[in-house]
Amino acid sequence: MNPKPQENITVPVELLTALRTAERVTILTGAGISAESGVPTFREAQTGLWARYDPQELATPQAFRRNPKLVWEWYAWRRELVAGVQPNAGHKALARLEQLIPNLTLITQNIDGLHQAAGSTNPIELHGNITRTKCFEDGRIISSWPETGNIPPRCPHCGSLLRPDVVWFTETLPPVALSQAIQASEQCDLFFSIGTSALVQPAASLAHKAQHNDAILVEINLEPTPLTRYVDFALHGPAGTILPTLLDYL
Ligand code: BV8
Repeated sequence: MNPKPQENITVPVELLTALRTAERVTILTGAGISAESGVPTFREAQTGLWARYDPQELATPQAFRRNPKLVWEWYAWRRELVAGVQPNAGHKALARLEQLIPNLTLITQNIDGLHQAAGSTNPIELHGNITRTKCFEDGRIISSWPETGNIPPRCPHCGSLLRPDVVWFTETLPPVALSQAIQASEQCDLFFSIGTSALVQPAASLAHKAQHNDAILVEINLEPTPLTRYVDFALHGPAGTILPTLLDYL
């Protein structure tokens, strides 16, 4: 017997029918799904030490070239923060949904690895992963390097600076991940946009690609976004509450 659904969340019966009958479901998540794990979203003010920096300024190759130490330390701080948090009920509900719906693709803009930690088997990481490090020159993934006290550390192969394996603004997305995400968006009949402000491209274009191919669009977000006017169902509230409720009803 499923636990009683949360009282104050209503899930439209048409959405449940769509979910039960969907051939292929594609889900895009953003920082909002990790907020309830304690990971600050992009738009809320950076806390403490980083309050005076705009993430869009720091998450760029220009910033790294200008001040590699600052950018490396910003990511080291975020890596520490992510290492200390757990997936929340929203992440876990998506991992459960994957078991109920065989043809489900999860795409994330997040770099925190919390979907994998919650049990999602193969999320498409559009913007990389903060736990991976690569050589700034040739992009080779480097899993260990001699501790020389240098910040950033140097590549053991070529001596260049090391950097996080994430996609910065003005950098192109990993081609395979992007083409898989586009294909999953164009071929689904139900598309969820969860915990994202739908502002950053090209991730924000995926929902429109789905709709262009007659998919039903669902937004689950704390507040309305530029996508809201296009969606068939807008469930505004915390993903950590709405997603388990959706599963309970299912
Ligand atoms: C590229 C990794 C080719 C690094 C990130 C077309 C038009 C205009 C601009 C562009 C364009 N194409 C490209 C651009 C430029 C740029 C861009 O999109 N700029 C934006 C600002 C307009 N895009 C790029 O540069 C991309 N590269 O396209 O290359 C190119 C190059 C140059 C010029 C043209 C083309 C690369 C983008 C990837 C950048 N890397 N992350 C890192 O993390 O440090 S982006 C980063 O920010 C995240 O990954 C994420 O994608 C984005 C933040 O967005 P969200 O995840 O949505 O988070 P946000 O905080 O905004 O919103 C959270 C939402 O959750 C809120 O709505 C909130 O209400 C909600 N919420 C909060 N709590 C909860 C909740 N919801 C539910 N439950 C809760 N509990």
